[in-house]
Amino acid sequence: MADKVPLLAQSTCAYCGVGCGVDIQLENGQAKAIKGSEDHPANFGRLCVKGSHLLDTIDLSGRLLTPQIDNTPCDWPTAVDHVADKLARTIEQYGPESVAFYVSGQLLTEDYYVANKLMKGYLGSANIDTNSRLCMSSAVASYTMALGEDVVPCDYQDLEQTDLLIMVGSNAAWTHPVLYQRIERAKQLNPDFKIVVIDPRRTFTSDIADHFLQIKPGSDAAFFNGLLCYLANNDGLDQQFLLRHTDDAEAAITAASEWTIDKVASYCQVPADSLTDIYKTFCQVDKAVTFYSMGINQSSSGVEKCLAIINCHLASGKIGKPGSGPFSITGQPNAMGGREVGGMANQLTAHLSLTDSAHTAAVQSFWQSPTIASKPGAKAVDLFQKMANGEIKFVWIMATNPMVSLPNRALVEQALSRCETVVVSDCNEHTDTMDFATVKLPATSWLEKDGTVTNAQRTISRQRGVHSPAGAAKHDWQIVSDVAQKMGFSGFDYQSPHQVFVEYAQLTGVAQQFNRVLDLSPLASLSTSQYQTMKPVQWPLNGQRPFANGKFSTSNGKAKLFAITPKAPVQQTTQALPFVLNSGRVRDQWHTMTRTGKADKLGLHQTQPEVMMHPFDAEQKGLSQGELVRVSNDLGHVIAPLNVSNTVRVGELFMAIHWNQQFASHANVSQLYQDVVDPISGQPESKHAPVAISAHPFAYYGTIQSKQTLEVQADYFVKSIGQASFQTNIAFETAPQDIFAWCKESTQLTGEWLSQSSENGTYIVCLQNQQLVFIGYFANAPIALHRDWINSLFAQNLLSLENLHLLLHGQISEEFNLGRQVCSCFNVREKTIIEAVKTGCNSVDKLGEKLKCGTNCGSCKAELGGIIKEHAPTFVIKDITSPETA
Ligand SMILES: Nc1nc2c(c(=O)[nH]1)N[C@H]1C(S)=C(S)[C@@H](COP(=O)(O)OP(=O)(O)OC[C@H]3O[C@@H](n4cnc5c(=O)[nH]c(N)nc54)[C@H](O)[C@@H]3O)O[C@H]1N2
Ligand SMILES: Nc1nc2c(c(=O)[nH]1)N[C@H]1C(S)=C(S)[C@@H](COP(=O)(O)OP(=O)(O)OC[C@H]3O[C@@H](n4cnc5c(=O)[nH]c(N)nc54)[C@H](O)[C@@H]3O)O[C@H]1N2
Ligand code: SF4
Ligand SMILES: [Mo]
Repeated sequence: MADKVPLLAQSTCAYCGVGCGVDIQLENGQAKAIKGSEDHPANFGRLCVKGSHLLDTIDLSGRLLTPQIDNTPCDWPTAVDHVADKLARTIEQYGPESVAFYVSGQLLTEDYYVANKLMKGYLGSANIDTNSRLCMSSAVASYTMALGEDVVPCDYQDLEQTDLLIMVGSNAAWTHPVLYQRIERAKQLNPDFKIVVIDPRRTFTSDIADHFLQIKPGSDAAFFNGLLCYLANNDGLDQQFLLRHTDDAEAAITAASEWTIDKVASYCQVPADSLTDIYKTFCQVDKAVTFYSMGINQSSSGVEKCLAIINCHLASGKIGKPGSGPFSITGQPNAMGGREVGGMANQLTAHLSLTDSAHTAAVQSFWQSPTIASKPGAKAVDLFQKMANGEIKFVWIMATNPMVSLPNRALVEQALSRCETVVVSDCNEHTDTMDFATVKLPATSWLEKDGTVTNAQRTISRQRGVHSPAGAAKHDWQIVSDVAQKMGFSGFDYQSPHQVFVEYAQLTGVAQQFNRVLDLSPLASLSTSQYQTMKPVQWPLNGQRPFANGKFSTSNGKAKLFAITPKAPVQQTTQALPFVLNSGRVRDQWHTMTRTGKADKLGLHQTQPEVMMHPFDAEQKGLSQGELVRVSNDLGHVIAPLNVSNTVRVGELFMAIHWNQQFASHANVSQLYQDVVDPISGQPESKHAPVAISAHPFAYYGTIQSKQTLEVQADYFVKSIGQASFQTNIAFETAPQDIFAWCKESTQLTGEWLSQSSENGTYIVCLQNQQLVFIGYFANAPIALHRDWINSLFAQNLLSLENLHLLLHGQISEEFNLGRQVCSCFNVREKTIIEAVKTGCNSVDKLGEKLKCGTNCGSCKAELGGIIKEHAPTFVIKDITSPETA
């Protein structure tokens, strides 16, 4: 420990793969304020809305603070003993394939490395898989097949330096906001920079596109086959590059040759003239990047889609040079680190192969381990199937919430119920998965954790432990090491993440005998203090661009093209299930909401889950905006309010993945996807499920806002958190006989209860010492309270008689009638913005000057642009003259 208490700590954002650096201001060792690190190469000072609100998510509410066995708290030695014993006994009785770890791209590299080492080198199985299987395993498989190694051959600057950017299956405006802002700025500085966005949904990302293709879902491989065909027919091939540096181009080009523009246009349901224009641009420009994400990867033919993209870059020689390449963007903060240490069931550490005996021998001898896995283990979906059928009897889940995120929740539930030992390491006491744990282990959380993460452009940054661990929480690498040592294994007596890191870095040096691009061996000599103060560093450490010399990581040094036949999604619609269900992310929530769900400001952008449907379909089905609908298939159903929107295609629905069962009774969308996976990568087809939709009327509806969070019994609920109160929307299949009595009984609140009924419904209020602690509004139809106004009343110590009167009569005070919050940083609302637009603020900059909106994290800028488009008196697209907009 230093003598002087530092005033500033530098760390990395806990969320997405952009990997922004954050500067944390400290007061007495406690985090007080956060801002983007000016000198971090990912963000140069910027942060998006999630990053800006990180400090709102670190309080101890909901944290798991002690280990528990069968829901009974215990001390660490007891818990470690128990886990070690269960592991050893299960292996003794049923063999090493009967145990499994299911880990996460949200672990730090050090955690990930140790968990892998234990499973693959000591337990002797490769049954360790990760949630990255659901995320980018198709990208990994395709890079390995085509380039010989899982190396993302691009970096963020390429996105700024390219002539043509094709963003496909990515909603980066919401999912990689800081990168999106960098792209937006590059476009403003260089109007010749062309951007294409391909997505079945019109998203905010498409706002910067020169061409937006609202593609038929699942048809992307045809688009890229069409591009390859065009390149071949229009002198777009780099013949020299193909000859010198690739194999099998001919087969790929032949397979693509039938994909004429007309055929692609009709298969993908996009305009032929747009295709001609895009293909021609790709052909003519020097530099092009294809930037792809879950709309490509989460598919039963995701590997082939990725290969179809890589084919085009190899064929045109647009790879291994600035501003060019197939850029798979990673989602999680350390998805890349996981790939480096071989976090998946079919990988070995340091980009080596499980099925190459020279590789496994090198790793085993480095580890001096008793054994080494020599065949791939079970991939995520497989792993849960094996738990469900009894083959896997011990599972250790770390830093992921499979009950919410895996497809086919019923199967996951069956698996976790049947599995004899379910160990879950998590920061939170209650998650949908925790409920199935026989052993709960408290893990440290962001700001407590200490180690490294690798972002989407291969930059390794430090996440620094600023706060001491909450309660008895331990670091994931420590917990795994403790168990390994208890099992009698040497090689796990790490005292710090630094020791783990240098060992791993050394191993990447050993792997150099197999010519890997990944080589961190120069970092193996870092001293403890050098590791403590380590600055972001990108690999290859020699500063060279991967594959710049045209030499790939395959055995003959040549990249490989693949013949691709586009395949339709496996989960097809039927007469009974006529709609395609698409799923993805919203701007201000992260995954299963265990973290972002705590931040009131992040809840304001979208307060409830919703089902998006095209107006044509809504009319056909007689469904209207805001009404509760049921979306169902053989696997289950969800219920959520309908959002009628022409951003989705006719025949398609969209729902966000975030709301878990702590927040909503019926919103877990992943359950509606079958466990259909890509045959090579094992990645689930999580964007394309057939469903039916119908109205789901309840007999009685209520909206409650309360000072404390409440557990009320209702047939449907959605909870959200406000600045001074909690909101719960509920509904009943049968109305309670006496709603006033129901409120008192189910809340157990004592105080002054008041009620006022009219033909529109009943308002019920509870005051304690004249302070508002509860308000409920109940009626026969779905209803809303003005949450922000009521929030403001909860924040007051005394409720005035005037406001009480307004409350009981369902009225609100004038100033609060300002619409949805668009800018979460400065609390700027929609109506205020529309007003400003109408009175002359016709650019995002001008709005920023007047209202400050969009001037902090910038996440709302795309939406501000949308409001301007819709409401500006004269049609102004965007102020592209000002450099300040970034
Ligand atoms: N706010 C926020 N940001 C996040 C996350 C988060 O939870 N919240 N999670 C992070 C993680 S782990 C990940 S993996 C990334 C994901 O980042 P993205 O992949 O950008 O996010 P998604 O919303 O899952 O899906 C992207 C788009 O794919 C489209 N799509 C669906 N089917 C198809 C198709 O057949 N073809 C094409 N071309 N597009 C299709 C969807 O309509 C959607 O708009 O986001 C990261 N960033
Ligand atoms: N239908 C559908 N399904 C999807 C997707 C989709 O687009 N559509 N997207 C998929 C994708 S890309 C992803 S990445 C997954 C994400 O899905 P998950 O990984 O299941 O989601 P998270 O909410 O991030 O879960 C992380 C858990 O780890 C805990 N945690 C956080 N930090 C730590 C830590 O340091 N240590 C420990 N031990 N625990 C920690 C959190 O409290 C939380 O419970 O969902 C996938 N599922
Ligand atoms: S873009 Fe946002 S969520 Fe992603 S790392 Fe940066 S601040 Fe965090
Ligand atoms: Mo992901």
